[in-house]
Amino acid sequence: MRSSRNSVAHVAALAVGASLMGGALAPHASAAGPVKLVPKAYVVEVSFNTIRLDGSGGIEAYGTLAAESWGDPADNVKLHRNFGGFEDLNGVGAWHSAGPTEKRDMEDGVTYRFADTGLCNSTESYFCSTTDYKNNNKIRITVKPNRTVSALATVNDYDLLSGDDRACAVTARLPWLTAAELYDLDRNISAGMADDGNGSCGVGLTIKTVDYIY
Ligand SMILES: [Ca+2]
Ligand SMILES: [Ca+2]
Repeated sequence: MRSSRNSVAHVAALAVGASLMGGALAPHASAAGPVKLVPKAYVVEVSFNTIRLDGSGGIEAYGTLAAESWGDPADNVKLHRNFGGFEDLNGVGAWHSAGPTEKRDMEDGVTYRFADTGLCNSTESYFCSTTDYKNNNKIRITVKPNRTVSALATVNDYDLLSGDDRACAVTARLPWLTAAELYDLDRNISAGMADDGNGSCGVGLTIKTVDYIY
């Protein structure tokens, strides 16, 4: 009995709240018609989807992915996902199962999905400020109109007896984006690096607006 009385009171309170909200919102739906709000900024998601190496001979990989709102240094934001630890050799694991500080074993001609390996979050290249986890291959940044978006991926090959080699370094930077272009931004990009003596690579990305800031 008590719970049913409480739920009636709760429903009544919700109804009052709803009608107050309706009253507060009413002026927007005036005779002049609804106000069309223009976002101040856009939440853009950079998804690092795939990477493939060719001609590397196979590597012990560590790397960094980054997305940047770019255009005005005063409000540039750059966020990273990192994997494979840093210079120390902490062993090598498979792409799907490597521990946080292990290098990733990568072979030529295989398309690897960034969602399938552990990535950590950071505001810096290579250093982690969180633990690493799978399905962490999307970075969201806030982008104002007339700015643009840069996405960068760098993967290195750890070498015990010589300097580490750069296995992949690509940058995808969109042209300057107007508010209208940002509103429904949704692009698939293939960013490639030609063979620089350590092999070539291709990275598949999606850059997409997922929310609006008013
Ligand atoms: Ca190596
Ligand atoms: Ca080397």
